[in-house]
Amino acid sequence: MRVLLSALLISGSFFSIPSLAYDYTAGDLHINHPWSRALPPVAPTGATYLTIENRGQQSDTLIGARTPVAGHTELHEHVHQNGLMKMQQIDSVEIAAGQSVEFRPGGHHVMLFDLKEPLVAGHDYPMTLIFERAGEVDVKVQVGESEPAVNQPAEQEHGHHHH
Ligand SMILES: [Cu+2]
Repeated sequence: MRVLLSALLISGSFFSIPSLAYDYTAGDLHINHPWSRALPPVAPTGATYLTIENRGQQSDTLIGARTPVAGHTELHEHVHQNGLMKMQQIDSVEIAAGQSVEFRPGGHHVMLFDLKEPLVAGHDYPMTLIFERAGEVDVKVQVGESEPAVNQPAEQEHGHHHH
């Protein structure tokens, strides 16, 4: 038991997503762990990821989102085009009955434009998800640093001072 517990603790430490993931239920919809990557303060855009599960008998559709931290938002997906991965806007995301849709890096996401405040690790921000049937659902989005570093932020300004 002791061994198992410490194994869990160790494996848990590999993830820097805060351990208290938020989840929400709105009618038949279950919204799990909305999160964003932490970004340097100068970043003009960001993205929100989450999982939406539809436990009902009828499909529902996410048609938009808004948040006070962004000037505007769009629903995006990633597509492969000529060997390149690019993202493009989509009008809506259907969550079929009994299915769940995962918004994740490299896939669907809520794109945040014109960020009003930096996405700082450990903070959270409110977001309203707008569904065709379930209506508006308020969630909180956690900002974490959960992604493997793709590129290092350019923070090497404190270089060597030669006298
Ligand atoms: Cu995008």
